[in-house]
Amino acid sequence: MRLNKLTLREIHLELIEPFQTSFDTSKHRRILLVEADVDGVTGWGESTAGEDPFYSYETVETAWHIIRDFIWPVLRGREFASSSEVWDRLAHIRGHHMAKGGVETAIWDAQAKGKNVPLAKLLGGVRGEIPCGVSIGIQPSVEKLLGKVERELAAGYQRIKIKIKPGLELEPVRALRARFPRIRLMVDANSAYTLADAPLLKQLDPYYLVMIEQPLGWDDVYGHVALQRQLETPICLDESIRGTEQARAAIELGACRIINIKLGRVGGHMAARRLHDLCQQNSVPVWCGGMLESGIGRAHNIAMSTLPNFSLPGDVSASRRYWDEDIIEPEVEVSPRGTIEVPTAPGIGYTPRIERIESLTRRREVLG
Ligand code: OSB
Ligand code: MG
Repeated sequence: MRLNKLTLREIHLELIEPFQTSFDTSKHRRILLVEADVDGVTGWGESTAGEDPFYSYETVETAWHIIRDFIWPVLRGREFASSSEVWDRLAHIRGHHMAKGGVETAIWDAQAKGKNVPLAKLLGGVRGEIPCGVSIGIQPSVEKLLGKVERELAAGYQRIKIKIKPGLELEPVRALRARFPRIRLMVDANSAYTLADAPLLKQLDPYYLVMIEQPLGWDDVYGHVALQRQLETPICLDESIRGTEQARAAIELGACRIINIKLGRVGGHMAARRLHDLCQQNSVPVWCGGMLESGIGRAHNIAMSTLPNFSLPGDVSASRRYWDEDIIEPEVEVSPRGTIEVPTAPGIGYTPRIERIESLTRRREVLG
């Protein structure tokens, strides 16, 4: 297979409502879409780089620059036996996984379409449907939070994750547990705490959370070792795990018991597969994280979530929780049992709505 052309587009999409984390409030999404022409077949990918360098150092601007000036010159016109070779070809470019992931996932979609198979099959997926959870941003009041959780549970979602930050953790968790004693509940701090907060985080132990996600610094594997020693609640790492190297350290040292895998953070399907396999060999369950993706990134998340060690519900939920109108057809829907049926059409299995994408496009560049 040969990569003939890449088309980069920046689209702007409004979230239905603001999404607040410990580090930011997001409402206006700038999303970098990648369209790859592989042997005349079109594949689609999404770089999950954000508007600001707050979750990771990457932004839409850095991803665009790295793709145009470094990734494209390496991949243009090259022959590949499979998309699984792309990641290793890019190994000399350090970091910038969201830039790499946008391109690599688009090439996988094209390869699957060329072979006329669903992407999930090509990746080695084993599931016909995936279990879904939701990630709920920090709410203006506990009452609002309770109402929101109630609605998501009524919709069928199997696991509730709430965002927390210092001062806004004990009260919401207490209130949720009082109202919903039996649900699968977890919290995500996005690095808002320090090791000095260990006694505070320890107070969450009685609420039997499924896990606490990324309590400490984004690059602080060792801090999480010290914290996990003090907590009953399993720690799940998100930001700290960019690939198998940090994962090996985290697992061996006891920094976490669960790992969240995001295609952008790790650099695409091949890197995700390697991380998945390492976790599986070490009996560490994984789940698929989300980055407020459009339908294209969401479709890739669904395909990845069919791998066998994705044994916990992820943050992959219905299009309508984010957008008035998504950019794919059909939109991603969740069953009353809280599952997404994995599409059986070739590639990502959802059709990008080109006219809608063009009308949302603010910037476009063709490489090829
Ligand atoms: O930490 O998982 C995270 C959104 C943006 C940045 C980081 C995170 C998140 C989410 C949202 O939790 C998950 C989603 O619904 O896409
Ligand atoms: Mg997270």
